[in-house]
Amino acid sequence: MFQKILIANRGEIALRILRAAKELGIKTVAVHSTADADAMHVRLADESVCIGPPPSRESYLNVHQIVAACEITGADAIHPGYGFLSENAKFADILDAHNITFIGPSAEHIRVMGDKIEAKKTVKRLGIPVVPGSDGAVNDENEAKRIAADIGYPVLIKASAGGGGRGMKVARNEAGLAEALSTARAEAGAAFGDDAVYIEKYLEKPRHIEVQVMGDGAGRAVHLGERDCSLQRRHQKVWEEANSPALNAEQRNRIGDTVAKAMADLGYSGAGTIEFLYENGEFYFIEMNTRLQVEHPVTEAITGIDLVHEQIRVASGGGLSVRQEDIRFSGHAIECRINAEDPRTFVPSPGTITHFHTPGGLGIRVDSAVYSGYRIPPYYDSLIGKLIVHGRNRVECMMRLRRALDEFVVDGINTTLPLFRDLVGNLDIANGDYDIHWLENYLSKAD
Ligand code: MV4
Repeated sequence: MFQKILIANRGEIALRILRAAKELGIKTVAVHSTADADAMHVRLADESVCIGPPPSRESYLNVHQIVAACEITGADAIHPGYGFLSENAKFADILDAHNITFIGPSAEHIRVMGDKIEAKKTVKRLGIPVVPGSDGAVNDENEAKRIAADIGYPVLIKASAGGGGRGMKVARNEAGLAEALSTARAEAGAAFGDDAVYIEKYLEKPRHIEVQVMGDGAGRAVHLGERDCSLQRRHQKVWEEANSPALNAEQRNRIGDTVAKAMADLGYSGAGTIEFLYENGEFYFIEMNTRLQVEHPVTEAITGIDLVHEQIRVASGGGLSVRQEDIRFSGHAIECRINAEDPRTFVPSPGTITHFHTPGGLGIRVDSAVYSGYRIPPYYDSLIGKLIVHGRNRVECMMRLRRALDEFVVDGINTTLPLFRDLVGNLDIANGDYDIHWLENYLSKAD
Protein backbone atom coordinates (compact mmCIF):
# COMPACT_ATOMS: atom_id res chain seq x y z
CA MET A 1 0.00 0.00 0.00
CA PHE A 2 1.10 3.59 -0.58
CA GLN A 3 2.62 5.58 2.29
CA LYS A 4 1.76 8.99 0.87
CA ILE A 5 -0.53 10.26 -1.90
CA LEU A 6 -0.41 13.64 -3.60
CA ILE A 7 -3.81 14.99 -4.66
CA ALA A 8 -3.51 16.97 -7.89
CA ASN A 9 -6.83 18.74 -7.58
CA ARG A 10 -8.84 21.22 -5.49
CA GLY A 11 -12.34 21.73 -4.09
CA GLU A 12 -14.76 19.01 -3.07
CA ILE A 13 -13.01 16.23 -4.99
CA ALA A 14 -9.68 16.95 -3.27
CA LEU A 15 -11.50 16.51 0.09
CA ARG A 16 -13.19 13.36 -1.17
CA ILE A 17 -9.80 11.81 -1.98
CA LEU A 18 -8.21 13.06 1.27
CA ARG A 19 -10.94 11.31 3.26
CA ALA A 20 -10.39 8.00 1.49
CA ALA A 21 -6.61 8.22 1.97
CA LYS A 22 -6.98 9.01 5.68
CA GLU A 23 -9.27 6.02 6.19
CA LEU A 24 -6.63 3.81 4.59
CA GLY A 25 -3.88 5.24 6.84
CA ILE A 26 -2.15 6.98 3.94
CA LYS A 27 -0.53 10.40 4.38
CA THR A 28 -1.72 13.16 2.06
CA VAL A 29 -0.11 16.03 0.19
CA ALA A 30 -2.26 18.90 -1.11
CA VAL A 31 -1.11 21.13 -3.95
CA HIS A 32 -2.64 24.54 -4.48
CA SER A 33 -2.46 27.77 -6.44
CA THR A 34 -1.87 31.07 -4.67
CA ALA A 35 -5.63 31.70 -4.97
CA ASP A 36 -6.31 28.57 -2.88
CA ALA A 37 -3.94 29.17 0.04
CA ASP A 38 -6.98 29.27 2.40
CA ALA A 39 -8.77 26.34 0.80
CA MET A 40 -10.11 23.45 2.86
CA HIS A 41 -8.10 20.80 0.99
CA VAL A 42 -4.91 22.60 2.02
CA ARG A 43 -5.98 22.76 5.68
CA LEU A 44 -6.96 19.10 5.89
CA ALA A 45 -3.94 17.59 4.17
CA ASP A 46 -0.87 16.47 6.13
CA GLU A 47 1.37 18.64 3.93
CA SER A 48 0.82 21.19 1.19
CA VAL A 49 2.82 22.69 -1.64
CA CYS A 50 2.05 25.90 -3.53
CA ILE A 51 2.45 25.10 -7.23
CA GLY A 52 1.82 28.43 -8.94
CA PRO A 53 -0.38 31.44 -9.64
CA PRO A 54 -4.21 31.29 -9.95
CA PRO A 55 -4.65 30.32 -13.64
CA SER A 56 -5.02 26.51 -13.93
CA ARG A 57 -2.47 26.38 -16.78
CA GLU A 58 0.20 27.61 -14.37
CA SER A 59 -0.86 25.59 -11.31
CA TYR A 60 -3.28 22.63 -11.41
CA LEU A 61 -2.21 21.82 -14.98
CA ASN A 62 1.47 22.50 -14.38
CA VAL A 63 3.01 19.04 -14.71
CA HIS A 64 6.55 20.09 -13.79
CA GLN A 65 5.44 21.79 -10.56
CA ILE A 66 3.28 18.83 -9.60
CA VAL A 67 6.03 16.28 -10.24
CA ALA A 68 8.45 18.47 -8.27
CA ALA A 69 5.95 18.68 -5.36
CA CYS A 70 5.71 14.89 -5.44
CA GLU A 71 9.47 14.44 -5.33
CA ILE A 72 10.01 17.05 -2.59
CA THR A 73 7.37 15.46 -0.33
CA GLY A 74 8.24 11.86 -1.21
CA ALA A 75 4.73 10.90 -2.29
CA ASP A 76 4.42 7.47 -3.95
CA ALA A 77 1.33 8.17 -6.01
CA ILE A 78 -0.85 10.93 -7.46
CA HIS A 79 -4.63 10.95 -7.53
CA PRO A 80 -5.74 13.38 -10.26
CA GLY A 81 -9.45 13.62 -9.30
CA TYR A 82 -11.59 14.74 -12.27
CA GLY A 83 -10.90 17.48 -14.83
CA PHE A 84 -7.38 19.00 -14.86
CA LEU A 85 -4.81 16.20 -15.56
CA SER A 86 -7.14 13.27 -14.94
CA GLU A 87 -7.42 12.19 -18.59
CA ASN A 88 -4.03 13.36 -19.79
CA ALA A 89 -2.13 10.34 -21.16
CA LYS A 90 1.13 12.30 -21.36
CA PHE A 91 0.88 13.08 -17.64
CA ALA A 92 0.41 9.37 -16.88
CA ASP A 93 3.50 8.61 -19.02
CA ILE A 94 5.59 11.27 -17.24
CA LEU A 95 4.63 9.93 -13.79
CA ASP A 96 5.59 6.45 -14.95
CA ALA A 97 9.01 7.73 -16.03
CA HIS A 98 9.45 9.22 -12.54
CA ASN A 99 8.36 6.03 -10.77
CA ILE A 100 5.29 7.76 -9.37
CA THR A 101 2.05 5.77 -9.57
CA PHE A 102 -0.81 7.42 -11.44
CA ILE A 103 -4.02 6.43 -9.64
CA GLY A 104 -5.98 5.67 -12.77
CA PRO A 105 -5.87 3.49 -15.88
CA SER A 106 -2.84 2.95 -18.12
CA ALA A 107 -1.68 5.83 -20.32
CA GLU A 108 -2.55 3.63 -23.30
CA HIS A 109 -6.19 3.22 -22.23
CA ILE A 110 -6.50 6.94 -21.54
CA ARG A 111 -5.12 7.65 -25.03
CA VAL A 112 -7.43 5.19 -26.80
CA MET A 113 -10.58 6.47 -25.07
CA GLY A 114 -9.59 10.11 -25.65
CA ASP A 115 -9.75 9.50 -29.39
CA LYS A 116 -13.48 9.02 -30.00
CA ILE A 117 -13.03 7.08 -33.26
CA GLU A 118 -10.48 4.75 -31.67
CA ALA A 119 -12.66 4.39 -28.56
CA LYS A 120 -15.70 3.40 -30.60
CA LYS A 121 -13.74 0.84 -32.65
CA THR A 122 -12.24 -0.61 -29.47
CA VAL A 123 -15.46 -1.05 -27.51
CA LYS A 124 -17.32 -2.36 -30.57
CA ARG A 125 -14.68 -5.07 -30.96
CA LEU A 126 -15.22 -5.92 -27.27
CA GLY A 127 -18.95 -6.48 -27.81
CA ILE A 128 -20.39 -3.17 -26.57
CA PRO A 129 -23.29 -1.86 -28.69
CA VAL A 130 -22.48 1.38 -30.56
CA VAL A 131 -24.49 3.94 -32.52
CA PRO A 132 -24.86 2.93 -36.20
CA GLY A 133 -22.53 5.00 -38.38
CA SER A 134 -19.17 5.15 -40.14
CA ASP A 135 -16.60 2.50 -39.21
CA GLY A 136 -13.98 5.15 -38.60
CA ALA A 137 -13.07 8.58 -39.88
CA VAL A 138 -15.08 9.93 -42.82
CA ASN A 139 -12.79 11.27 -45.53
CA ASP A 140 -14.98 12.93 -48.13
CA GLU A 141 -18.49 14.05 -48.98
CA ASN A 142 -19.31 11.09 -51.20
CA GLU A 143 -18.37 8.63 -48.49
CA ALA A 144 -20.48 10.64 -46.03
CA LYS A 145 -23.45 10.54 -48.41
CA ARG A 146 -23.20 6.78 -48.85
CA ILE A 147 -23.08 6.15 -45.11
CA ALA A 148 -25.89 8.61 -44.33
CA ALA A 149 -28.13 7.06 -47.01
CA ASP A 150 -27.36 3.67 -45.51
CA ILE A 151 -28.13 4.49 -41.87
CA GLY A 152 -30.86 7.04 -42.67
CA TYR A 153 -31.27 10.72 -41.75
CA PRO A 154 -30.93 12.60 -39.49
CA VAL A 155 -27.21 12.01 -38.95
CA LEU A 156 -24.69 13.62 -36.64
CA ILE A 157 -21.11 14.61 -37.56
CA LYS A 158 -18.80 14.32 -34.57
CA ALA A 159 -15.17 15.32 -34.03
CA SER A 160 -12.86 12.44 -33.12
CA ALA A 161 -10.93 14.71 -30.77
CA GLY A 162 -14.16 16.16 -29.35
CA GLY A 163 -16.34 14.81 -26.62
CA GLY A 164 -18.51 16.55 -24.11
CA GLY A 165 -20.59 17.94 -26.99
CA ARG A 166 -17.91 20.03 -28.67
CA GLY A 167 -17.73 19.89 -32.46
CA MET A 168 -21.04 18.21 -33.33
CA LYS A 169 -23.28 19.04 -36.31
CA VAL A 170 -26.67 17.55 -37.25
CA ALA A 171 -27.66 16.98 -40.89
CA ARG A 172 -31.39 16.40 -41.38
CA ASN A 173 -31.13 15.46 -45.08
CA GLU A 174 -28.63 15.07 -47.91
CA ALA A 175 -28.91 18.79 -48.76
CA GLY A 176 -27.55 19.70 -45.32
CA LEU A 177 -24.82 17.07 -45.21
CA ALA A 178 -21.99 18.86 -47.04
CA GLU A 179 -22.25 21.93 -44.85
CA ALA A 180 -22.49 19.91 -41.61
CA LEU A 181 -19.40 17.97 -42.68
CA SER A 182 -17.31 21.00 -43.61
CA THR A 183 -18.25 23.12 -40.56
CA ALA A 184 -17.74 20.19 -38.16
CA ARG A 185 -14.34 19.53 -39.75
CA ALA A 186 -13.31 23.20 -39.68
CA GLU A 187 -14.41 23.63 -36.04
CA ALA A 188 -12.64 20.43 -34.99
CA GLY A 189 -9.43 21.51 -36.72
CA ALA A 190 -9.52 24.95 -35.09
CA ALA A 191 -10.50 23.70 -31.62
CA PHE A 192 -8.42 20.52 -31.33
CA GLY A 193 -5.79 20.68 -34.09
CA ASP A 194 -7.30 17.42 -35.41
CA ASP A 195 -10.01 17.61 -38.07
CA ALA A 196 -10.92 13.91 -38.12
CA VAL A 197 -14.70 13.46 -37.99
CA TYR A 198 -17.12 10.52 -38.03
CA ILE A 199 -20.82 10.00 -38.70
CA GLU A 200 -23.55 8.55 -36.53
CA LYS A 201 -27.28 8.12 -36.74
CA TYR A 202 -28.72 11.08 -34.78
CA LEU A 203 -30.87 9.86 -31.90
CA GLU A 204 -33.65 12.39 -31.32
CA LYS A 205 -34.84 11.79 -27.75
CA PRO A 206 -32.47 9.49 -25.90
CA ARG A 207 -31.59 9.34 -22.23
CA HIS A 208 -27.97 9.55 -21.08
CA ILE A 209 -27.24 6.42 -19.06
CA GLU A 210 -23.70 5.56 -17.98
CA VAL A 211 -22.33 2.36 -16.46
CA GLN A 212 -19.71 2.50 -13.68
CA VAL A 213 -16.94 -0.08 -13.87
CA MET A 214 -13.86 -0.94 -11.83
CA GLY A 215 -11.09 -3.07 -13.31
CA ASP A 216 -8.08 -4.60 -11.58
CA GLY A 217 -5.81 -4.33 -14.62
CA ALA A 218 -5.28 -8.08 -14.54
CA GLY A 219 -8.34 -9.31 -16.36
CA ARG A 220 -11.04 -8.84 -13.74
CA ALA A 221 -13.69 -6.14 -13.79
CA VAL A 222 -17.00 -5.48 -12.05
CA HIS A 223 -19.86 -3.13 -12.87
CA LEU A 224 -21.55 -1.01 -10.21
CA GLY A 225 -24.78 -0.35 -12.03
CA GLU A 226 -25.73 2.74 -13.94
CA ARG A 227 -26.43 6.44 -13.45
CA ASP A 228 -29.03 8.41 -15.34
CA CYS A 229 -27.49 11.79 -16.19
CA SER A 230 -30.04 12.97 -18.74
CA LEU A 231 -30.70 16.24 -16.91
CA GLN A 232 -28.00 18.47 -18.40
CA ARG A 233 -27.64 22.04 -19.56
CA ARG A 234 -25.08 22.84 -22.25
CA HIS A 235 -23.42 19.48 -21.67
CA GLN A 236 -23.08 20.18 -17.94
CA LYS A 237 -24.79 17.61 -15.78
CA VAL A 238 -27.17 19.12 -13.25
CA TRP A 239 -28.97 16.16 -11.58
CA GLU A 240 -27.86 12.53 -11.59
CA GLU A 241 -29.55 9.45 -10.22
CA ALA A 242 -29.00 5.76 -9.60
CA ASN A 243 -30.71 3.62 -10.61
CA SER A 244 -32.03 5.02 -13.87
CA PRO A 245 -35.82 5.38 -13.65
CA ALA A 246 -35.89 3.86 -17.17
CA LEU A 247 -34.27 0.48 -16.42
CA ASN A 248 -35.35 -2.68 -14.65
CA ALA A 249 -33.01 -5.14 -12.91
CA GLU A 250 -32.75 -7.41 -15.93
CA GLN A 251 -31.74 -4.58 -18.29
CA ARG A 252 -29.26 -3.29 -15.67
CA ASN A 253 -27.59 -6.66 -15.25
CA ARG A 254 -27.48 -7.29 -18.98
CA ILE A 255 -25.75 -4.03 -19.97
CA GLY A 256 -23.63 -4.14 -16.80
CA ASP A 257 -22.38 -7.65 -17.54
CA THR A 258 -21.63 -6.72 -21.16
CA VAL A 259 -19.57 -3.72 -20.05
CA ALA A 260 -17.78 -5.56 -17.22
CA LYS A 261 -16.78 -8.40 -19.54
CA ALA A 262 -15.50 -5.93 -22.15
CA MET A 263 -13.40 -4.06 -19.57
CA ALA A 264 -12.06 -7.33 -18.17
CA ASP A 265 -11.01 -8.38 -21.69
CA LEU A 266 -9.39 -4.98 -22.25
CA GLY A 267 -7.40 -5.37 -19.03
CA TYR A 268 -8.75 -2.06 -17.82
CA SER A 269 -7.46 -0.78 -14.49
CA GLY A 270 -9.27 1.47 -12.04
CA ALA A 271 -12.54 3.40 -12.30
CA GLY A 272 -14.18 3.98 -15.64
CA THR A 273 -17.53 5.03 -17.01
CA ILE A 274 -19.06 3.83 -20.24
CA GLU A 275 -21.54 6.43 -21.50
CA PHE A 276 -24.56 5.35 -23.50
CA LEU A 277 -27.50 6.94 -25.18
CA TYR A 278 -30.61 4.89 -24.41
CA GLU A 279 -33.63 5.01 -26.70
CA ASN A 280 -36.50 2.56 -27.34
CA GLY A 281 -34.98 -0.05 -25.07
CA GLU A 282 -31.56 -0.07 -26.77
CA PHE A 283 -28.13 1.08 -25.55
CA TYR A 284 -25.72 2.92 -27.87
CA PHE A 285 -22.15 3.62 -26.70
CA ILE A 286 -21.01 7.23 -27.14
CA GLU A 287 -17.87 7.73 -25.03
CA MET A 288 -15.80 6.30 -22.21
CA ASN A 289 -14.49 8.40 -19.31
CA THR A 290 -11.28 7.05 -17.81
CA ARG A 291 -11.55 8.86 -14.47
CA LEU A 292 -13.52 9.14 -11.24
CA GLN A 293 -16.61 11.21 -12.06
CA VAL A 294 -18.32 14.07 -10.25
CA GLU A 295 -21.47 11.96 -9.86
CA HIS A 296 -19.76 8.85 -8.42
CA PRO A 297 -21.45 9.29 -4.98
CA VAL A 298 -24.87 8.14 -6.22
CA THR A 299 -23.23 4.81 -7.11
CA GLU A 300 -21.56 4.69 -3.69
CA ALA A 301 -24.93 5.36 -2.05
CA ILE A 302 -26.72 2.43 -3.67
CA THR A 303 -23.79 -0.04 -3.49
CA GLY A 304 -22.09 0.96 -0.22
CA ILE A 305 -18.75 0.67 -2.04
CA ASP A 306 -16.14 3.42 -1.66
CA LEU A 307 -14.92 3.98 -5.22
CA VAL A 308 -11.84 5.96 -4.17
CA HIS A 309 -10.77 3.17 -1.80
CA GLU A 310 -11.07 0.77 -4.73
CA GLN A 311 -9.06 3.07 -7.01
CA ILE A 312 -6.27 3.30 -4.45
CA ARG A 313 -6.30 -0.46 -3.77
CA VAL A 314 -6.12 -1.31 -7.46
CA ALA A 315 -3.38 1.24 -8.19
CA SER A 316 -1.25 -0.09 -5.32
CA GLY A 317 -1.55 -3.66 -6.59
CA GLY A 318 -4.06 -4.84 -3.97
CA GLY A 319 -6.81 -5.74 -6.42
CA LEU A 320 -10.54 -5.17 -6.12
CA SER A 321 -12.17 -5.72 -2.71
CA VAL A 322 -15.41 -6.97 -4.26
CA ARG A 323 -16.58 -9.63 -6.68
CA GLN A 324 -19.58 -9.05 -8.92
CA GLU A 325 -21.74 -11.41 -6.86
CA ASP A 326 -21.04 -9.33 -3.71
CA ILE A 327 -22.45 -6.15 -5.26
CA ARG A 328 -26.09 -5.36 -4.41
CA PHE A 329 -28.05 -2.32 -5.52
CA SER A 330 -30.01 -0.95 -2.60
CA GLY A 331 -32.62 1.80 -2.85
CA HIS A 332 -32.29 4.98 -4.86
CA ALA A 333 -29.93 7.98 -4.84
CA ILE A 334 -30.05 11.45 -6.40
CA GLU A 335 -27.26 14.03 -6.64
CA CYS A 336 -27.83 17.76 -7.14
CA ARG A 337 -24.83 19.80 -8.28
CA ILE A 338 -24.90 23.06 -6.34
CA ASN A 339 -23.14 25.70 -8.45
CA ALA A 340 -22.26 29.29 -7.58
CA GLU A 341 -24.37 30.52 -10.49
CA ASP A 342 -27.56 32.41 -11.14
CA PRO A 343 -30.31 29.71 -11.07
CA ARG A 344 -31.93 31.08 -14.27
CA THR A 345 -29.07 32.45 -16.41
CA PHE A 346 -26.28 30.24 -14.99
CA VAL A 347 -23.94 33.24 -14.96
CA PRO A 348 -21.13 32.47 -12.45
CA SER A 349 -21.48 34.14 -9.06
CA PRO A 350 -18.10 34.21 -7.33
CA GLY A 351 -17.72 36.11 -4.05
CA THR A 352 -17.89 35.51 -0.31
CA ILE A 353 -20.24 32.93 1.19
CA THR A 354 -21.49 34.77 4.27
CA HIS A 355 -23.39 31.80 5.68
CA PHE A 356 -23.23 28.09 4.80
CA HIS A 357 -25.44 25.53 6.49
CA THR A 358 -25.77 22.00 5.15
CA PRO A 359 -28.68 19.61 5.67
CA GLY A 360 -28.26 16.41 7.66
CA GLY A 361 -30.16 13.37 8.83
CA LEU A 362 -30.63 9.86 7.49
CA GLY A 363 -29.66 9.38 3.86
CA ILE A 364 -28.02 12.79 3.38
CA ARG A 365 -24.46 13.37 2.17
CA VAL A 366 -22.96 16.75 1.28
CA ASP A 367 -19.59 16.79 -0.49
CA SER A 368 -18.26 20.34 -0.40
CA ALA A 369 -15.06 22.22 0.38
CA VAL A 370 -16.64 25.60 1.18
CA TYR A 371 -17.48 27.12 4.57
CA SER A 372 -19.02 30.27 6.06
CA GLY A 373 -16.70 33.16 5.23
CA TYR A 374 -15.10 31.36 2.27
CA ARG A 375 -14.42 33.51 -0.78
CA ILE A 376 -14.98 31.68 -4.05
CA PRO A 377 -12.14 32.57 -6.42
CA PRO A 378 -13.21 33.42 -9.99
CA TYR A 379 -10.63 31.18 -11.69
CA TYR A 380 -12.13 27.69 -11.46
CA ASP A 381 -15.41 25.87 -12.12
CA SER A 382 -18.48 26.96 -10.20
CA LEU A 383 -19.30 23.71 -8.37
CA ILE A 384 -19.46 24.53 -4.64
CA GLY A 385 -21.04 21.34 -3.39
CA LYS A 386 -22.99 18.21 -4.15
CA LEU A 387 -26.09 17.13 -2.26
CA ILE A 388 -26.50 13.36 -2.43
CA VAL A 389 -29.67 11.83 -1.04
CA HIS A 390 -30.40 8.13 -0.55
CA GLY A 391 -33.74 6.46 0.17
CA ARG A 392 -35.11 2.92 0.14
CA ASN A 393 -36.92 3.73 -3.09
CA ARG A 394 -37.23 6.70 -5.47
CA VAL A 395 -40.28 8.17 -3.73
CA GLU A 396 -38.56 8.18 -0.34
CA CYS A 397 -35.45 9.65 -1.96
CA MET A 398 -37.46 12.50 -3.53
CA MET A 399 -39.27 13.29 -0.24
CA ARG A 400 -35.95 13.37 1.60
CA LEU A 401 -34.40 15.51 -1.14
CA ARG A 402 -37.20 18.07 -0.89
CA ARG A 403 -36.64 18.31 2.87
CA ALA A 404 -32.85 18.54 2.50
CA LEU A 405 -33.12 21.34 -0.08
CA ASP A 406 -35.32 23.28 2.39
CA GLU A 407 -32.59 23.02 5.04
CA PHE A 408 -29.70 24.03 2.77
CA VAL A 409 -28.55 27.64 3.31
CA VAL A 410 -25.96 29.38 1.14
CA ASP A 411 -25.96 33.17 1.67
CA GLY A 412 -23.89 35.89 0.00
CA ILE A 413 -23.83 34.46 -3.55
CA ASN A 414 -26.29 33.08 -6.10
CA THR A 415 -26.59 29.32 -6.30
CA THR A 416 -28.55 26.77 -8.30
CA LEU A 417 -30.45 25.64 -5.15
CA PRO A 418 -33.71 27.36 -6.27
CA LEU A 419 -33.61 25.37 -9.53
CA PHE A 420 -33.51 22.10 -7.57
CA ARG A 421 -36.41 23.24 -5.35
CA ASP A 422 -38.40 23.69 -8.59
CA LEU A 423 -37.28 20.39 -10.10
CA VAL A 424 -38.12 18.31 -7.03
CA GLY A 425 -41.74 19.51 -7.30
CA ASN A 426 -42.06 18.89 -11.05
CA LEU A 427 -44.40 16.13 -12.25
CA ASP A 428 -42.14 14.86 -15.08
CA ILE A 429 -39.23 14.63 -12.67
CA ALA A 430 -41.42 12.89 -10.08
CA ASN A 431 -42.35 10.36 -12.77
CA GLY A 432 -38.75 9.98 -13.98
CA ASP A 433 -40.10 11.00 -17.37
CA TYR A 434 -37.28 12.99 -19.00
CA ASP A 435 -34.67 12.77 -21.77
CA ILE A 436 -31.44 14.67 -22.61
CA HIS A 437 -33.42 17.68 -23.91
CA TRP A 438 -35.92 17.95 -21.05
CA LEU A 439 -34.00 20.44 -18.87
CA GLU A 440 -33.17 22.90 -21.65
CA ASN A 441 -36.80 22.82 -22.81
CA TYR A 442 -37.98 23.39 -19.25
CA LEU A 443 -35.59 26.33 -18.77
CA SER A 444 -36.56 27.97 -22.08
CA LYS A 445 -40.29 27.77 -21.15
CA ALA A 446 -39.63 29.36 -17.75
CA ASP A 447 -38.06 32.49 -19.35
C1 MV4 B 1 -25.32 12.07 -29.71
C2 MV4 B 1 -26.64 12.59 -29.63
C3 MV4 B 1 -27.58 12.04 -30.50
N1 MV4 B 1 -27.22 11.09 -31.40
N2 MV4 B 1 -25.02 11.11 -30.60
C4 MV4 B 1 -23.42 15.16 -26.63
C5 MV4 B 1 -22.12 15.09 -25.91
C6 MV4 B 1 -21.43 13.88 -26.36
N3 MV4 B 1 -21.00 13.15 -25.21
C7 MV4 B 1 -22.39 13.10 -27.16
N4 MV4 B 1 -23.58 13.92 -27.27
C8 MV4 B 1 -24.62 13.51 -28.01
N5 MV4 B 1 -24.36 12.53 -28.91
C9 MV4 B 1 -25.96 10.63 -31.42
N6 MV4 B 1 -25.62 9.69 -32.31
C10 MV4 B 1 -26.94 13.57 -28.70
C11 MV4 B 1 -25.93 14.05 -27.88
C12 MV4 B 1 -26.33 15.05 -26.91
C13 MV4 B 1 -26.33 14.77 -25.53
C14 MV4 B 1 -25.87 13.56 -25.02
C15 MV4 B 1 -25.87 13.31 -23.68
C16 MV4 B 1 -26.36 14.25 -22.79
C17 MV4 B 1 -26.80 15.45 -23.24
C18 MV4 B 1 -26.81 15.74 -24.62
C19 MV4 B 1 -27.27 16.96 -25.08
C20 MV4 B 1 -27.25 17.22 -26.43
C21 MV4 B 1 -26.79 16.26 -27.33
